[in-house]
Amino acid sequence: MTTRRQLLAGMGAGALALALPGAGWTRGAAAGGQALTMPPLLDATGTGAFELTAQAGQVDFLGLGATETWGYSAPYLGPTLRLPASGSVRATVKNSLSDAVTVHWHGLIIPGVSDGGPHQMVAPGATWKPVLDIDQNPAMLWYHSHVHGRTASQVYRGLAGAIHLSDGRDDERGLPSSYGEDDLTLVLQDRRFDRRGRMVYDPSMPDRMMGFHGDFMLVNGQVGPVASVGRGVIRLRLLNGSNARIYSLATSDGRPLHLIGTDSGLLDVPVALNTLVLAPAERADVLLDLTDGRDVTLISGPEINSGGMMGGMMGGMMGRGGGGRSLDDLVVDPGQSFAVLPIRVDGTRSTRIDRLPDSAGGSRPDLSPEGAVRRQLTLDMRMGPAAMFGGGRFSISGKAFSMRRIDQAVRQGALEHWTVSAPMMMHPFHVHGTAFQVIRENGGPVSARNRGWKDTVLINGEAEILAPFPRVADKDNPYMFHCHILEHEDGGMMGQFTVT
Ligand SMILES: [Cu+2]
Repeated sequence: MTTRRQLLAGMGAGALALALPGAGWTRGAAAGGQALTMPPLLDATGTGAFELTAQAGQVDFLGLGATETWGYSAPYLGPTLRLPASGSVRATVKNSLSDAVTVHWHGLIIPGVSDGGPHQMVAPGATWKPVLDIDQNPAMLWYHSHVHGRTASQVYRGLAGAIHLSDGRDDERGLPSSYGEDDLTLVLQDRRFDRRGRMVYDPSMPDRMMGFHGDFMLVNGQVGPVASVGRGVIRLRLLNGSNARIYSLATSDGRPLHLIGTDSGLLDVPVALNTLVLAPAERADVLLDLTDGRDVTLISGPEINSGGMMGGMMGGMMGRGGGGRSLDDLVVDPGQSFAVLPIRVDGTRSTRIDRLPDSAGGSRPDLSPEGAVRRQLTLDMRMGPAAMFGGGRFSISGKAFSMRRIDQAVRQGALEHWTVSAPMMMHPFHVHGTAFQVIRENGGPVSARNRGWKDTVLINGEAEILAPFPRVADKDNPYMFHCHILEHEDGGMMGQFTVT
């Protein structure tokens, strides 16, 4: 008897690889099935310098015709930057586009002046040369444009890429580290296309409220690719680079995802998860045990933040109200899921790691809240006619973002204790200039996936974080805190703060 699971596992890059639940999927536009490629690796650990150029390009994603895209030194997306976890790196950012852009180093704990937020604009034709003075844990970070009001459309067109912060010690840790071989970097995005293969970004009112979702799954800018790996333990470095979609990741045959690292560093020991929830901007470092030699498909359940616009809103208003349901117990039904990435095991290829390590070689944060400065933040949305006719649909603690207003002043070196609540729906909350610890969710214990170092946390009701701020951000170059559903961020769910 063939079960649904076996069917899914065996389907590879079939139709299911493309069809997200929702409208708009055009039959016959299935480009899928080609081999997964990695973004080119740009290794600056030896040279201490690298260059990126924001540029326009054309990509034929579906085999239906080319579409206009943007990228950093590439037609779409940008190279994976390998940077030292400790050291000084000279970056050169050129802008050959006709729009101003920025490059925000998401997760780098560096001074505000080199952070690449909305105040560090790179005008058309201009060059920006920040020095990245890095000293933090090895982790996968990322970079993307961060222009106020235009982040959503610019990132959607392709202005994003991955960063590997490396200390060169993954061999000692027994972790897979051969780029593209047993160590796969996977940028997960969803996109919409029209019937001529043109990428579409035209958010309607519901899209702005719930965040813009696509009908096609892209991994590293490819539609429906298939990964081929050797038999052994492989590493998936997952980045949710989508504007709004929250993935509920699992495997087609139920084998666990072994979480070894979160946004800002490696864990102490691997944590086996049946389902891994990954919100926009979050990263997860995961091991997959393929020593049995069987193919498997990385799958995702449907969006958990909407379930149909009103369902999501009503669910948010009625079901949560400050007391969110834990997502640790979320079960992904393969019959209701879509394929993110089929993974084929090629027994003829050798692998380096053939058993799961006992240790992940990192550490769990263990900060004490004693003496920390307390702040309360509320991620606000206004619904209905008030939202349509008044300004300020999105705000934090009642204030929509303004480039000219500093919302918080933090003392350099201070530990901050922030309580962040999201009464209407879930919002991924990102803070610049820090790696933080989640210490409580809805007054109780922290979800398994949130127990490592983080820079973005999905607020499902309420969460409390402890955040150290070691670097300076003055009033002309403040840090941001914001929702990483990009339509919400652009709509005003963002604030700025100084560290002095
Ligand atoms: Cu949001």
